[in-house]
Amino acid sequence: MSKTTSNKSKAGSRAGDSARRARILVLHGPNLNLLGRREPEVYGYATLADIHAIMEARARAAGVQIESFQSNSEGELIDRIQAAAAEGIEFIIINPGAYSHTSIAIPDALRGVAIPYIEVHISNIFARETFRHHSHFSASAAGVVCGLGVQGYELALDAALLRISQA
Ligand code: CA2
Repeated sequence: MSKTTSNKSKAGSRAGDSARRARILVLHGPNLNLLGRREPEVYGYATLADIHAIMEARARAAGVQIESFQSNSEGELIDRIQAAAAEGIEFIIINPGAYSHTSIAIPDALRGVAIPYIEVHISNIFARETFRHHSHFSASAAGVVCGLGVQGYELALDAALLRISQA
């Protein structure tokens, strides 16, 4: 699966029902479409679909719509972030993958739309190669979750839901 949406078509079919529009966007960077299928010793056995299902159930219980998007392309991730601003997305959860360590343009886009975001890493990037120790996303993030496996996405979602409820 390269792209995942949650209730997007349902939301689209109910014109004017703004309560049904996604309010949280989950972004997955390059190669994360391989989750669960390669390198399980590093990234575990859960697939992106599994992660989305867990997050969607949790968000639905809180009455919040969530949408997930994965791309291997820096430009597509930037386009999705820019579209999120026009859609009224209130919070972004992002695992930028290897772009964490290389991209200036994606964190620029996040700062540009001024949507708060939490950065998630499945693995403990500080226990890996030195080039993974720095992320260009962290300084502007509302928070960073790292090294807790796919549970990190759930923790990030809980924090996002709390912040949305307090806004
Ligand atoms: O730990 C993470 O979540 C990372 O963001 C994952 C990136 C890596 O470049 C970062 O340093 C840390 C790699 C994502 C690649 O995902 C794969 C999943 C399964 C098999 C191969 C790659």
